[in-house]
Amino acid sequence: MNEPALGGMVGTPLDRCEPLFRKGNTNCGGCGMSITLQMLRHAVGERRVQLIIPAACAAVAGGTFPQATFGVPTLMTTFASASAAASGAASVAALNGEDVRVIVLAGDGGTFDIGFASLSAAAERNEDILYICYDNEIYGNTGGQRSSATPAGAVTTNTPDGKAEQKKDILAVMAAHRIPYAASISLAHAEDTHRKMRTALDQKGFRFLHVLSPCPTGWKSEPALGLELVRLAVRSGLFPVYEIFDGKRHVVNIEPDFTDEALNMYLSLQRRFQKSGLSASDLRPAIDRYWQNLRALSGRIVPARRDA
Ligand SMILES: Cc1ncc(C[n+]2csc(CCOP(=O)(O)OP(=O)(O)O)c2C)c(N)n1
Ligand code: SF4
Repeated sequence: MNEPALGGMVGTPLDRCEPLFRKGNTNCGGCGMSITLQMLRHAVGERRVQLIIPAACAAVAGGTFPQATFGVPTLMTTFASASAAASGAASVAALNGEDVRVIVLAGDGGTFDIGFASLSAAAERNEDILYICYDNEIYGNTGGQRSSATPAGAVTTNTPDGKAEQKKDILAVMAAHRIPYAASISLAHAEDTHRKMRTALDQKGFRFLHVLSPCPTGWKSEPALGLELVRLAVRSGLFPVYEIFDGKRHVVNIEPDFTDEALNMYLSLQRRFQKSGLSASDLRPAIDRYWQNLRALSGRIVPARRDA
């Protein structure tokens, strides 16, 4: 199990792992959910896993039988029942004495909005589930409508002038359930992603991972730039990368440089922000407020911004 692989990270060589997501899937090029599944595959190693996927791009990505591209037992559910089905699957595995990790893979619409009631209920019961939300900030599978994860200013098919409301703070919401582990994930930081996936896989109880998932189709960006966009979101402070233990202990994993240059670059590389004409100065007050709160929670003082 402990052999170096993939950029020097400790893990199982990929050729010995059961594939999670095979070639022939229907995802767009540059899709962050595909990258999430490849990273997850590496973190899973030789563990037995079962996937539960509600309606989403992920639900259709596998294709149809017998060409299904998911390489592990996978159950597709309605939005509302994903966390309930996962609770059942985890209970059956426990009753049978099976060592199986039950993983929900859901988009932001299925997490922040439509599946939220059963997600909250499963978190409150501390079910033995790993819940991964790949957040592309829209309802991708139905053409790109706004969700409560869509950031202010982004054009979607039903916010043609740019969304007015701010993105919901899902990690704070999950922390309020006092679950054992919650973390945000930057796919541009592979080692941090790998470590958190393994931590979450091996922990008991309800674990929640929030992945910022580039979506070239919805973000109106170049497919090859997905990871660069995530890197810019992290650098600028727009997407804080941290983990929360038992809803209480907050640990910041990656320090941003808080530069307006990174923020402006992030905005200008995506045509979804073009119409609203957002710039760094529009977003900076909300980012500063978020970080002030996060510093207070993690017991760190607020550093001065580089170009402030
Ligand atoms: C109750 C219900 N409402 C609407 C739909 C239609 N629908 C299917 S997939 C989808 C979008 C899901 O968005 P998200 O969860 O963000 O995942 P993504 O498609 O972006 O991967 C919607 C609205 C549905 N299947 N069930
Ligand atoms: S629409 Fe977005 S999330 Fe869906 S498959 Fe395409 S890139 Fe991925």
